[in-house]
Amino acid sequence: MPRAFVREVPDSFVEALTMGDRPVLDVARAREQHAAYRQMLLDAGYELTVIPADENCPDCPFIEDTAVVLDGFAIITRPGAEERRPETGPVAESLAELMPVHHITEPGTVDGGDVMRVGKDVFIGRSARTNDAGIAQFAEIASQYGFRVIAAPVAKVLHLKSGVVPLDDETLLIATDCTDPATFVGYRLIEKPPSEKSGSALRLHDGRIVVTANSPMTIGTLQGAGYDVSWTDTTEFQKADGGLTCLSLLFD
Ligand code: CIR
Repeated sequence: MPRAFVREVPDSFVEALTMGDRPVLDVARAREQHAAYRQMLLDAGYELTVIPADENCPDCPFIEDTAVVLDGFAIITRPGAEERRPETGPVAESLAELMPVHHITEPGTVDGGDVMRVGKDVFIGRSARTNDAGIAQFAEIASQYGFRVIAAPVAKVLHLKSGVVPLDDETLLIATDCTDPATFVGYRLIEKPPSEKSGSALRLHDGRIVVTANSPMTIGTLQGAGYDVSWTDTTEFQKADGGLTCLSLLFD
């Protein structure tokens, strides 16, 4: 059975980090949207593990940034934002009950939102949060398991996966101004409608694609390309620079 880890929304979510001006975040609304996201994963057949919120970690619902699960092992990250580093502890404990875990260590930094796995390729965004030392450590661990690690540039957005996400093992949805399309040689690229910054996409285990409800052009583009698309509302998380993938860790 496919598994999903999510982390609850703390009251302190109003203090979540943002790249721009501080938005007004509505915690009650964020919790409603989080509940709908969780229900969507349950309906899709995931066994759900819900990690309690930590009031000292406003960004803890963005669980994707704390760990990367590949085939039967996990790499616990060292988030680029110092205040987010305590988030990794409970996630590492829960994953360690299921599989071997490796750790990114100082001076390396990696945010899971910068790590995009497609088949046996792992693209890692070189971003404000993920540094070369982190990429090198990640590559050393993942290459032992047969993965190829490729660094990718990131522009305009916080994480690589805000700019490019996999739709299947051959195809990527890409915002061409947020990374360099030439990095993804060999893949079929579908361009994200440029006016729709919010249009990140989450691939479910059954091949369905979930997008944010406020990205109608992306929904149309993906349906036109033959994908089975559904959508969910994550506006409160988007205000804090979160993509759709960031709210869960999905693995088999
Ligand atoms: C942060 O700045 O770290 C959070 N407010 C947003 C993290 C979003 N993570 C993701 O999309 N993977």
